[in-house]
Amino acid sequence: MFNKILIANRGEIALRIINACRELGIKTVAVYSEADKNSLPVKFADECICIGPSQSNKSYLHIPSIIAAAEITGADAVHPGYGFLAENANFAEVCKSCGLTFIGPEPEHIRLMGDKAVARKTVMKKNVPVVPGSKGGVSDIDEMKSLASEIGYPVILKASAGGGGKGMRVVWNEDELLSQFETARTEALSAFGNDEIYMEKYIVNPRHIEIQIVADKYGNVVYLGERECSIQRNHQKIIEEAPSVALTDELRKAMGQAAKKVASAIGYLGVGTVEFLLDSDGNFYFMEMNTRIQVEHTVTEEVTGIDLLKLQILLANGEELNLKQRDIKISGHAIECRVNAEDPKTFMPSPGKIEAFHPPGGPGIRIDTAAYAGYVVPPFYDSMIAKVIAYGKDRKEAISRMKRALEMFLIEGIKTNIPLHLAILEDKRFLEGDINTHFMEDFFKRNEILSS
Ligand code: MV4
Repeated sequence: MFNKILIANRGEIALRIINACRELGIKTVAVYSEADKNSLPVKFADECICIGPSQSNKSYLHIPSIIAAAEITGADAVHPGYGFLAENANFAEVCKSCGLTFIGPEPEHIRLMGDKAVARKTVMKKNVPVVPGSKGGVSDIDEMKSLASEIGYPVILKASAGGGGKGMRVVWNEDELLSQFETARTEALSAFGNDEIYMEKYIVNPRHIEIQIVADKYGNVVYLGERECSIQRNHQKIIEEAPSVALTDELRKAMGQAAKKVASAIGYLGVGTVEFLLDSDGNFYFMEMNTRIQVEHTVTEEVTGIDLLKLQILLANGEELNLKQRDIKISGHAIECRVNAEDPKTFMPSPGKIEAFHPPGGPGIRIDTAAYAGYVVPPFYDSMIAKVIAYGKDRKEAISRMKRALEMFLIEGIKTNIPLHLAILEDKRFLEGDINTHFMEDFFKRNEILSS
């Protein structure tokens, strides 16, 4: 087993990794920026090293400093968490060449899934359903016109190097095609330094459903059910839950097997997530694969009883998966609300000093956070300061626990989006489970009407 893991991340996920390492008897090294010197990961890790100034580019994204910290402390593995360098194939490669185990899949698999057009082509070859569209990149306008009329408008143009919603353009008719293509290409080039674009049929009002998979180096792959992630704004998820009310056991199995096929096809290692779009007729389509531990892994942990962080570390160490598909039982219901330091009306970040902080507890409530009373939320990073995870025997109980937990989550000194969460938890369509990727836009329209 690893002796010492360096955590190349900050905030709640750095603490979550420390939890897992402590339970496994592995020592930890926290790296931190100047803005994070008073953070809990720094306090609770066995060792810590400052890797640079506050800006991410000079600290959490600065590969030479992180590698130097690993060498100085004698760490034998690096956990990247999510965000920052978690899906940077080059970083995974550098770790490897320095004799450090990168806790994640092979660099080639990060790279493959990072190119969304290549991922699409790879998955298509394995007979996993993908949205009708181009085989790879598109560039010739006449070819694009004939493909678009073949699959039918609307179509969506996406950046091959993108993902997570950046650089996407919906095209409603042929007249818009050329101008939208030019815009998409320009945006892709400036955002990713790569202007390749591919085309898909645009699915109207889909659900975003993702399947958690785990894989060992001996070719064993198991799926751990789904997460419903449709409630998002500007491609930032707000609430996730497991299981999804939209899936029958039959559909769950079909999507699980499709996700498993993706992982098996490439010899994937560790934890991963296969994202699908589910249309209103119950058809699902592969969209992307995330090669990291995700923010919302918690809801899967709650309904399966599996500690995904510990499992991820064991799998990276080359251990055999101690689970069979038939061992996986989804029981009860879990919901995660992401608590952000932001104005609930304008969504502007609200960094600053937390004057009072009392997280709720009690049956079925889990809080993953690195915040505390007196902590100063820095302005340099993501605004998420806590995840509230409610578990119940069913969705109704999970929702009622979430409500009372959020009502009693005392945070003073900064603004948070807790009022927004409470409003969503009262929303009729949310309560009915009638959600899709446009839920938040519709929610704001409904509430505009109500408040005017
Ligand atoms: C789509 C789509 C509809 N049809 N692709 C947004 C994030 C990126 N991963 C892909 N996204 C979408 N791709 C086709 N062919 C709708 C979205 C989409 C979306 C997907 C998941 C969660 C939220 C979303 C919000 C708007 C659009």
